Amino acid sequence: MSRPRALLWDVDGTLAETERDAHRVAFNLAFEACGLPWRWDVGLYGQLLRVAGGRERLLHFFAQLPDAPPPAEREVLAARLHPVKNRIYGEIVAAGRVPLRDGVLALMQECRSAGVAMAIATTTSRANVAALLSTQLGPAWSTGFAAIVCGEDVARKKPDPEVYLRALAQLGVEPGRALAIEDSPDGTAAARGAGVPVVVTRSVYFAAAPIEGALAIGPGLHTREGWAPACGPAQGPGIRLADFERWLRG
Ligand code: XBP
Ligand code: MG
Repeated sequence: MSRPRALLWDVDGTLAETERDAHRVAFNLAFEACGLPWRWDVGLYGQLLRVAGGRERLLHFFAQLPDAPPPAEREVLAARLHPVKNRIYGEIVAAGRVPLRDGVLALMQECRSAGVAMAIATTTSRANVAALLSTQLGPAWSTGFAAIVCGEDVARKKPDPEVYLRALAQLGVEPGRALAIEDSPDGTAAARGAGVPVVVTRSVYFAAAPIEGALAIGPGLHTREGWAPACGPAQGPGIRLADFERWLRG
């Protein structure tokens, strides 16, 4: 296969390290603001990340509590907490405290100049994507993406392939002519389930997680070191479209 026609970006963990110091912190501040005793430390949050979606993550946590409230009360509590958490998350990222990961901007710029379409395929809330990307890419951020599919747009979150299938349909691109960039096992499974090849840039929470079915896995887009399969001859300091082409050719 030649150059991919579209690049589909995951958000949390891939575009930026949002989870540990933004989503997790915002959940804890939301608990505090609502007078609730829970605090999620870095380790516990890593376990909770196995559940995609903030509301779903809260429900999963409530269900494990020794004195878990009945299901209807859990739903009410999650519906109350989730918007508070997202408002606080928006404030954290709007303050510029979560930069894009190194190498992301360079690859986005290369896509733009090469005419490779880009899309967002995420299970996070649309407001969270807008808060992060308007801060990091500017107020016209959304014009850079031909499709933006978020948590609200799907009935089933990752690892279900729905978010990728919707993004492909909006792009009008066959799965085999697209390429996803992901950081997690569930995100990789979602893209693979839609038939999209996946390049994994490992994030802090999935630094050592077993990830099945990726075309290539490496530490980040900023470096040509530490990738499997190895990068070919250098075209610059980071990962470029030519690397994707080479990995796709096998
Ligand atoms: C990762 C997630 C998200 C965020 C929280 O999404 O699981 O659920 O942790 O999102 P992705 P919300 O890697 O697909 O971008 O609280 O907005 O649901
Ligand atoms: Mg992710």
